[in-house]
Amino acid sequence: MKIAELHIYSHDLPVKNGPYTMANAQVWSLDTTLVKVVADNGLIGWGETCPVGPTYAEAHAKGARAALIEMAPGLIGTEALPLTLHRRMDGLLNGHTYAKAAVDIAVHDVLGKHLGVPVSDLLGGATTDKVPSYYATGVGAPDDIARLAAEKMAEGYPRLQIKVGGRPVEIDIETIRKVWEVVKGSGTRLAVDGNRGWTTRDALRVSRECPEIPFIMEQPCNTIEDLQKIRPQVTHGIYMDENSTSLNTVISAAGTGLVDGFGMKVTRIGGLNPMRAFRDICEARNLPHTCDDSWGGDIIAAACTHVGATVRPDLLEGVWLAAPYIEGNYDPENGIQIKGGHIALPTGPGLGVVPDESQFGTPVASF
Ligand code: 0XW
Ligand code: MG
Repeated sequence: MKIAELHIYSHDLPVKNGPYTMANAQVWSLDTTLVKVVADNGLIGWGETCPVGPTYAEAHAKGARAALIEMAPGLIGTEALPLTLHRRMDGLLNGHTYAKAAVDIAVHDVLGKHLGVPVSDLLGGATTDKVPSYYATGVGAPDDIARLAAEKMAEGYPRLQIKVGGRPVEIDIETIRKVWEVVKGSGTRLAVDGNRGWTTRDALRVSRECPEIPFIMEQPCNTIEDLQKIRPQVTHGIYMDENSTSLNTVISAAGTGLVDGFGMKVTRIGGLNPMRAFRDICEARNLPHTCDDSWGGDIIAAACTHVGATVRPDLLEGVWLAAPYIEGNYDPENGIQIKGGHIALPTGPGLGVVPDESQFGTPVASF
């Protein structure tokens, strides 16, 4: 089965009760990019990539589309097989993993449909039909975030991620303490995500001043060198998120013991094929991790859920989806939803979601 056609779409996803605020980004509406692959047997596969604005990562929406347009002519006629596809994409364009991820997801979808199996089977097999999610607050006033934390715990989320950074660190410390008052004793796990926003001075101070609060620090500072600097001095676990841009970085970080886990994005690492390798590296080192993306609709949500369902359950820190922050679904019947803090694994071949493509209008480019 070969790729016969490739269509690229742009679609706006407004943020419910926006903006969503992180240390290095504030977003009101996200410009997502969808890829439709049509195989030479007529089967269709969908992919998606949605950077959360242009400052969160080294990625932006127009960059994704430019990279896809650069590669697309060379992808027509390529076998719809993940490894073959990646070698072809790497031969057409260096880097730009977040754009390649959209084609990778579309090829997994069409291959699953062709073989009559869900994408989780292509990734080695699901261990569950329901994966845990986690709720990520924005950066906000300590009392507001504590109130939101209580609400989301009551909804059944097993884990909360509290956003910090981009403001005086004293307010972050107050926020962490107020959230802990709510969470303490509940068993709900806690991550504090700096989104690169703290200096090493701030990260050391937070760890020193909150020794009794068992949170993990997610991407507290900007660079790998910053993480190396704080590593011997903090008592809290450190997870790498934004810095883990390639399998090469993941191997070094896991192999040298720089981190205790990862917040991982399917599109940042290049799609489901590298995500599968990432999952296996983490399992070999007993490192917990999430299976997320930065934003996106049903297609990216389904991709994250399928890979999340294949992770050894005790290592899965949750699958984060943008669903609670956006209105509606692409798939009016089987759209991905979070219920009681958990996500049902889609059934049906491929990704198990079928978007109503009339929502996406005419393609911005077709090949
Ligand atoms: C919470 N997320 C998974 C969604 C936002 O895009 C940021 C991200 C993170 O953990 O950094
Ligand atoms: Mg993060």
